Amino acid sequence: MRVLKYAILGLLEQEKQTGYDIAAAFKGALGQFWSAKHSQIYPELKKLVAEGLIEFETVIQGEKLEKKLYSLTVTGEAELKEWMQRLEAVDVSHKDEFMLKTFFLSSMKKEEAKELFSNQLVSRKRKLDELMRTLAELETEFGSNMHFSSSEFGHYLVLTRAIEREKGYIQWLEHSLQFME
Ligand code: FER
Repeated sequence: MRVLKYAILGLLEQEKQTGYDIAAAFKGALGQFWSAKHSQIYPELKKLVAEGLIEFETVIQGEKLEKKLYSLTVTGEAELKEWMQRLEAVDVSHKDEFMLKTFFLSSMKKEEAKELFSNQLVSRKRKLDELMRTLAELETEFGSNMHFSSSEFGHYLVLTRAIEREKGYIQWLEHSLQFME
C-alpha cells in the first residue's frame, strides 16, 4: 500500500502547500515516525495529480519563481477520509535491527552482549530524553491540558505513545542486563 500517498493527502488536508513545504514537513515531526525522501515525494505528487486526488495552481514566489501550490480535490478528500477510518492490519514488519542482533545473541560472548545492551540503553535513554523535551515544548506552546480540538492533539498522542514505548524498551533492556549478570 502506498502509505506515502495518504501522508501527503493528510498534509494537504491541513493546508494548501508547495512540494517544498511537503518535503519540509517530512523533515519535521512527521519524519520522526514516517520518513520519505524527495525522490519519493515528487513522483508521488505527480501521480496524485494524474489520479485526480490533488490539484495545483501555479503561483509566483519571490522574484519570478514559479511554484505549484497543491490542494486536495473532493475525491482526494474522500479517499483520505476513507483511509483514516479503515482498520489496518497489525504491522508485523516493524524492522528493528537491534532485535535481529538480539535474536542471534547466543553467538556472542557474554561481555560483548552486555556491552551491546548497555550501548543500546544509552541511545534509547537519549531518544526518550528527546521525546520528553519535545513534549515539554509542545506543552509550553499549547498548554498542558490538551483536548481533542487542540491543533496539536494528534502530535501529542504520537509523542506520548513513543514515550511509553521507549520507557518499556528501557525497562526491558535493564531487565535483560540484570539477566546477564
Ligand atoms: C515528534 C513527533 C514524533 C518527535 C518525535 C516523534 C522528537 C517520534 C515518534 C516515534 O518515535 O514513534 O515531534 O520529536
